[in-house]
Amino acid sequence: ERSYDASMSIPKAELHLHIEGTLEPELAFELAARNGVALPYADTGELRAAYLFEDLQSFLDLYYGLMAVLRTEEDFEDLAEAYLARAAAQGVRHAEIFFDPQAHLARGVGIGTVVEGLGRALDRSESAHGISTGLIMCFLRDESAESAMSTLEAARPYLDRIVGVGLDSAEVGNPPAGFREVYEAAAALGLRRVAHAGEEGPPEYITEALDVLGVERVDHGLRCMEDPELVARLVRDRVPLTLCPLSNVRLRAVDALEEHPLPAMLDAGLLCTVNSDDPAYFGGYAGDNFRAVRQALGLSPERLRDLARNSFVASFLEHDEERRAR
Ligand code: ES4
Ligand code: ZN
Repeated sequence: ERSYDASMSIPKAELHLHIEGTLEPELAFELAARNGVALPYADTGELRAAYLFEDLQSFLDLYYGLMAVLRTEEDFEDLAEAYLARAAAQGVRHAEIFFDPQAHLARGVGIGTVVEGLGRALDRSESAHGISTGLIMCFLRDESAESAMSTLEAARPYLDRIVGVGLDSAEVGNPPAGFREVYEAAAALGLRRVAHAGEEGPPEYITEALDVLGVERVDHGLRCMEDPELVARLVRDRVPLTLCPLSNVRLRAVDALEEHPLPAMLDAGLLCTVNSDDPAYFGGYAGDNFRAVRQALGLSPERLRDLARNSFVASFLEHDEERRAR
């Protein structure tokens, strides 16, 4: 079959992307050498061979471990620059980028180093890559609400660079409600709110993220399909879901890409978007995810176009910016 595939070229926004999850093995070894950090892998091949995950936790263990190579502003600049170049080549025109300040602070790397470093690459992204950007600071849900609150405090000097807050890391057993106060404080500071929910966790976590945290977009949200009333609410309120199909396969949230519920979710009227999550670990960037679902699920060109349009609608761009970006 040799029909034209617009997966790569179609202009798209990426709304679910962890910048630390764009750390490719080659750059990891380069930064390890630059910073005198020893990695427990002989070479990039051995590292890549370790990317066989059982579930979210087995991925997170490797993800947090490899962050040891990220130490200076220059490291974060190089990381973001590499992502933006790859994203541009896959049709990304706008990116709302997650970062995990607590994971770096735990290693003695302050939030200023992270934000200023990423910012160096983001500041030239429109001119260098044609990609507008925003940063979303994520709280680690397997850390305390107090830690999240002090992270929000530490971010105060950098809020002009940060569009919103998110909630990530190990989901099951760490429901959203514990973070009510920090989300209230974030809203009072004018920050937009999203949260991972319904990736491994039950549909109740999605409802809680909406009701207690006031999120305006749900990251993953896959398991909403188990609760028809929740689906009806998400459709009625046009709550966007940032799906990550290749991630779902690698972390075994779905058995196979061919069985991904994306078509059923679109049929239900949900505002779905397709994103890469942690592309260095899960086998592809935004365009790769578009291509993979198109091929595995037989999506029509119209559906591909809908997904691309949804990504701008679901973004935090203002209407005039949105039109320019797509
Ligand atoms: C993540 Cl896929 C996923 N889920 C939750 N937390 C994360 N952090 C980075 N990737
Ligand atoms: Zn994620």
